[in-house]
Amino acid sequence: MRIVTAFAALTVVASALGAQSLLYRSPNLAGTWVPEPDVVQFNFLHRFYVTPSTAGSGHFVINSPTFTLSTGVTHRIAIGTWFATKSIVGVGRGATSTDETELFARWRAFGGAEGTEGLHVTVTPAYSMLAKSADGELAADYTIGALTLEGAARYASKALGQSKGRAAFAGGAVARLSRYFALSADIGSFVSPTVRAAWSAGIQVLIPNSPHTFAFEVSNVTASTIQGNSIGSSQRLYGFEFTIPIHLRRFAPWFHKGGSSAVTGDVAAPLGATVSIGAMKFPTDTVVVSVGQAVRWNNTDPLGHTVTFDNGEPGSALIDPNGSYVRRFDHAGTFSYHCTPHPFMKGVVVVK
Ligand SMILES: [Cu+2]
Repeated sequence: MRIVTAFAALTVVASALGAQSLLYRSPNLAGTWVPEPDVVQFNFLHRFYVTPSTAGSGHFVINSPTFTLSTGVTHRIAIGTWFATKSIVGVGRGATSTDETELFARWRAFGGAEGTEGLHVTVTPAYSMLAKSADGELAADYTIGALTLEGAARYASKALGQSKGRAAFAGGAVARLSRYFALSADIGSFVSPTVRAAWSAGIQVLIPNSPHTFAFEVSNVTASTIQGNSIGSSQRLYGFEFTIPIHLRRFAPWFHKGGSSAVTGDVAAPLGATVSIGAMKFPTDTVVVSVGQAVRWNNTDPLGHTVTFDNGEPGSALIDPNGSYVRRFDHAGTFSYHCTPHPFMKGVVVVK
């Protein structure tokens, strides 16, 4: 159990920063991620296949990109859009375009942030402008240590451009081999009647010291929308997905000179130790000071954190990016603390 907990603590860091990580979902499942309100999530999925050469012409590379743009509205609700250029969902109603725009909202109905242990459930109502179809997805995943199991139930009111509603189901799994690498696969299909199943497999990578994740993928899906992920094509496509979380606070210096470097707390107390908060953790997780000395926390992350004591003693308010908090300790003891918005961030002050 302790090993599982330690591994969970490691893997959660990989997914942190309030953005989407590809290490918690397989290529054709939209996962249960919800971006934070100060993050704009941009994902670029590019797949391609090479046509066989024919007499008189050589090979062609057919490109099938899908873009995701999304932002949080609250801690649990996000809005966004998928845009895919090689969608077949309009064919049934005679659409000549293959450009599919799907608008969606997402509500995290159950569970914590992406990458936390246990069950997560999201509800994603959507509208496909190409199929003129009200679509929706109920997604659930369960993360235990290195493994995430995923499932999705989908519905399209005008499935594949026809006037009839149809359900689809999909399932997949992700195995994280380390903090930086994962393998995943999934399968899904419309039902009654079933169609050629949509499948994918991927190798996912967290790019060290960055909020970006990258996936190498193989799949028979050309458009990664709700309906698109529910039907396979006859081609095998290769490609990649790259996730780009844009933290709006990073752009604050454009508008505020110097940013906030406020120091709060017992600023005049003699310092015994300094903790630099970064990459969503308290890197020196145990510091030792003498009675009467203070600890200073400097926040180097682009988002706010707190120092909140587990025993209920007064701690900090939200420490802004570039801000600091100083706390003097007048009694000997061991004081464990965490960050309120990110409870997996933990540290200990030992006062002797
Ligand atoms: Cu935090």
